[in-house]
Amino acid sequence: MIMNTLPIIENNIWQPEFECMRRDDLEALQLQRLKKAVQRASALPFYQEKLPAEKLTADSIRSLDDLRRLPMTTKADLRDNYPLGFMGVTRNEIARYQGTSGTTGKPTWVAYTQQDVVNWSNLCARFLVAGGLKREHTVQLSFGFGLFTGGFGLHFGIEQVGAAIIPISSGNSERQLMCMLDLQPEILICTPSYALKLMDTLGQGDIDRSKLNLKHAFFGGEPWTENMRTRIEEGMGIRCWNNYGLAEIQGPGVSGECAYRNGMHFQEDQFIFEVVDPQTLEPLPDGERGEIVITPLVREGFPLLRYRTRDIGFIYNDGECPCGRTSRRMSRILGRTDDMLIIRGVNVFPSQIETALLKIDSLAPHYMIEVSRPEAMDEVTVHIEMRPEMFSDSMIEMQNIRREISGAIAQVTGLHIKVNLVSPNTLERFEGKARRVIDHRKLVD
Ligand code: DLL
Repeated sequence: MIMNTLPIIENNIWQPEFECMRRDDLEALQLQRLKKAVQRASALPFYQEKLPAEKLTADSIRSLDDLRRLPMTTKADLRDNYPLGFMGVTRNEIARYQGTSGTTGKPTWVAYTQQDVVNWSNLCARFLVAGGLKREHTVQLSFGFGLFTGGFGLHFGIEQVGAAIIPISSGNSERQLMCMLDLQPEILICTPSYALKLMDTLGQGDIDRSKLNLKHAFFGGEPWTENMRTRIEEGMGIRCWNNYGLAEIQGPGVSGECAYRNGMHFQEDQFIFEVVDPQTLEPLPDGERGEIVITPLVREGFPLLRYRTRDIGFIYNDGECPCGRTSRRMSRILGRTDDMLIIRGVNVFPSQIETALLKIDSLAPHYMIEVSRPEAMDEVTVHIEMRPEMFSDSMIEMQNIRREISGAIAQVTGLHIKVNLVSPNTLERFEGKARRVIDHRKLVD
């Protein structure tokens, strides 16, 4: 990656005392906090079984390398200890419960002490300020409020900064646009797929874009690509920033982009990040893609050691960011270990397909990937909408576009797949996280 030399916006820092620490001071703080984290975890029955087997105590952690001796924790471990087997304090010390947005079965409950909530708000404030939020701004917060960590997590972060919040939650796009027109927020926060839906509604309705005051957006909660960023920025005339997090670790605020937008800064004073090979679990060098594993260092309500996120990314190895933060930066999420499609033996991530599709100008950013196995062979069909102005009755033109799309996908995945061009506005739109893959094989296996 080529390091940007100019910031895209003013370069502001919320907690420079942590975000810009000298690396050796930061590592000393991490070590001190890691010992405390091990001590907290050792009070939980799950770790009580694992830690003594390796003769691990807070005192035996002497350097950050000792982290690798600690046991990993998986989503299955959380499920096996449902509902609150990982709660690190007594019930009366808990200030908040949130949950993960699992699509099947019960949610994973996560618990926060009052101090966890304060820390979390500051971590959200960090990436919001890094991406341009100021006290004088008004923010339209279009994440669902409820168990999903997006709504309340960001709400408290914005409050820390002192900006005005419109807690409109997700859904009802016409009302969202009316609110943008009447209250003139400069900032929008939601999932990138909800931004697409708002962009559509804006295009179809009679609100004039030039009457809105929207300048920036913070998107997170689901994978999106650089090409998707370009589409939304051009379509809505705004700048978009990426931020990442997951409920098990806290929620939003685990990492986010700064004014230079060259990767998402990890909040390393509060978490230790590793990238490991998902098969062997061996650590990978910076620059190599693998599964992100996170150890929260100060979390009281829900202490976890080496949580396997199942998210795939890598850590940049191009030196420190010119913004002044000393933390390492992570790439976009490139896929999830459980989202990876194995098509005729080839590993494919939906994000690769998105990248190929959105390079083609005549296509709208709405697509669906359908996988089936009608006989012994896997078949993939990509359904994609055309831009209304490009939709044509000419069979030849449509045939050429289909050819262009399958060529672009074959180039990134090596696979030849079917392309179904659909009319504008026919595929499902999403208010929260998008579901872009239907895998019929999983339904029958
Ligand atoms: O989605 C937390 C969040 C809310 C982050 C709002 C950012 C903004 P969960 O519902 O537990 O928590 O889902 C976490 O979503 O493991 C990733 O797979 C995915 N994810 C979150 N942010 C991003 C992102 C919230 N920026 C899961 N890019 C994570 C790609 C993301 N994937």
